[in-house]
Amino acid sequence: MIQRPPLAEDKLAMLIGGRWAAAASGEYFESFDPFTGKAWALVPRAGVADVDAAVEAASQAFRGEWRSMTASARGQIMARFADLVAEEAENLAVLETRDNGKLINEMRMQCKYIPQWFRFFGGLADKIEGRVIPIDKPGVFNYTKLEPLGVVAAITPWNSPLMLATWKLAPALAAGNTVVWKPSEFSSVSALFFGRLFEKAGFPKGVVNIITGFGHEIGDRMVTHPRVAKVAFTGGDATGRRVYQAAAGGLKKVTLELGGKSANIVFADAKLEAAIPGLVSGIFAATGQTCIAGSRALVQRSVYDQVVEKLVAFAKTARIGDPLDPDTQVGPITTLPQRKKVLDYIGIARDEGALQLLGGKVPEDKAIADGWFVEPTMFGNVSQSMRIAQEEVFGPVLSIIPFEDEDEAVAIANDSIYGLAAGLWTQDIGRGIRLPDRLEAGIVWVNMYRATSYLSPFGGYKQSGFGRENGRTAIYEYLQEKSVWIDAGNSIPAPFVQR
Ligand code: TXE
Repeated sequence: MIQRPPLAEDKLAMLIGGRWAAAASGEYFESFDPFTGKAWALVPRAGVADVDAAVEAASQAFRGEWRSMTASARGQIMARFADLVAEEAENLAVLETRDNGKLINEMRMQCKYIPQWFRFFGGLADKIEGRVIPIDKPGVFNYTKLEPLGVVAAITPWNSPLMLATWKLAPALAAGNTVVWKPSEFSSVSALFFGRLFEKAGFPKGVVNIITGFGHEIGDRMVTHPRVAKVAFTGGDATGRRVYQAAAGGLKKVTLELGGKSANIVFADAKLEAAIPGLVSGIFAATGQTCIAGSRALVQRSVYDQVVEKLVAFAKTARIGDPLDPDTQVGPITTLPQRKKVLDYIGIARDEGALQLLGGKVPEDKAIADGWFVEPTMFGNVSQSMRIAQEEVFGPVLSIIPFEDEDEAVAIANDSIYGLAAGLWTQDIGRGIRLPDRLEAGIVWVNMYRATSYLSPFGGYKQSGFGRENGRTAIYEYLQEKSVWIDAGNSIPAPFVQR
């Protein structure tokens, strides 16, 4: 096992209005390392009073120095922040792996990549332009401005803690908003270290506030607080629905990035030596704990047996182990309830008659017995009526579904309440161009899978959510348009007629 030195501090603190604070109640909760199964950090357990203090701080900061700062100056602070994150990337990655058990290689890649978001959106800050409208009223000058919304409540999950927060914070801050961010109760540690860099970069006090606590205790207050203008949420669809309903009471703007049951489709004409690792990376990378997991492999019947055989052989070689070890390929599940949920779904799949091809249980290796592992698992001959084909497992469980032709592949892929992503493996260029139009998904990868970038929009169709993160248009999710009318003609208004 790789060394896991204790944190320098016994108890961590939250960031509220530029102050490092304990919860008003003085309570803490334990954060667990999913590989050792042991608590390794004490995190403040925020209550409603802490939410109120954070929103108040963000609200004051929105009306203060941050608001009067030029967009270029805002962008420069974000660029400084990006440099600091780049310097700290390795430390942040280790914190993330210890807190959520995801592979160090993946967390390193994410933490090194995060600065690009702050550079890109920081650079965009002073390129948001209004318009001059050629208005149809003589002597009137009409122009538009794009203005920030106010306080943004960012609520994020445990699977990619800093990356998914970055997708919200970078555009929200570039647009001139202030933020109250609550990371998941299962992965709050890296957020509190990330928070130190906001201070160092020179963000005015209260522009970024980080509170830690349980969703069921403080989530509702974050969403319904009268001074919160917008809620940006990533998480499960059941919670997303609750957040949307709660936000409706205050008519707040909402973006939701929810679950998926993404189809990764292999046609007989695919380059199988690329498609097989593509299928594996779609589901077993991140131990299946990713919203874009390609959890349904749709395989054309003429190559079905061949693909299944190769897939099982390939996945069998995956090294399960300590996520801090760069050679490990499959890490533990982040939380104990999530492991139970994954094992329950494996049981359901068996009961429904799916053919178990691989895995299906907790690994027997004693060296990793303390960790919250589930073996990479595959089910064959899955049919659309099975729950394993319809519901998000969020674990290393692949459902393999045969299809005859293009029409059937599209019908199966689209037969889902979700529509986050889809993958497509084919050497037929026409099909590679034709099919993305037919697939009901916000992201389609052809001959690749699971790529994201600060430059390209990310978000769901159907019940995978709405609003887009990443890419230039994401900043408009955090802006509102104002129309300004000026009578430049010195005319005297007719009092009782609309102009
Ligand atoms: O997520 P939640 P959980 C799926 C996955 C998983 C299921 C539940 O299938 O099994 O969701 O996981 C906060 N008001 N995904 O319980 O509840 C919570 O504190 C406001 C998919 O961990 O969605 C956390 O910060 N906020 C997914 C955030 O919501 C509330 C990623 C997400 O937690 C709240 C994670 C409330 N009432 C899980 N209750 C993806 N698609 O990426 C909780 N929260």
